[in-house]
Amino acid sequence: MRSVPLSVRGFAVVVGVVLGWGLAASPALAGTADPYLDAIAPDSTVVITDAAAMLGAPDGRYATVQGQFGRQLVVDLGAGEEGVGDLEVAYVNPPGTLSQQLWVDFLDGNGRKVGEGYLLMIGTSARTAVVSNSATQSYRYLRMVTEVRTYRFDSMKTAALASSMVGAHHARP
Ligand SMILES: [Ca+2]
Repeated sequence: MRSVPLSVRGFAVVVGVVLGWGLAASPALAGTADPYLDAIAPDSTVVITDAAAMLGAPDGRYATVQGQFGRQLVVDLGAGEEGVGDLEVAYVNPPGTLSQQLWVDFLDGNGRKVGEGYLLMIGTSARTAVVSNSATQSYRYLRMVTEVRTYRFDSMKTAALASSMVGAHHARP
């Protein structure tokens, strides 16, 4: 008999905590902006299976990109969610593939190239690779020209959001 009221009370506490978080988080929601991919860009010309699996934070679900000679994968961080600096890519190579690579072009909101880097994917287990990008300009899109290979991505993440960096500058004296 006693366990019922207790669990009800527990539920109320959980709801209270969740509501409290929601309120506390809402001022920061000016950045619902996240550093992960929002979409596959319309310019993308490769076939992608489970494309949504490479959007958002890493979750162990993978999109499979079927590369083709000269065809490109183009992905979008989102409007107002431009990134700066390196790119982190969570991937797993297809079975039997020890290593593969892609050149990554960093593009601004107008599709203009503002930087480039090299994505090296090694090993047969799930890993994260960092694509170095020393350019200081912000980027919205990432473009990779594929080969006749299969690539599997969990997520891609920019090192820093351009918008949050503006905020950081303001915060400092
Ligand atoms: Ca994923």
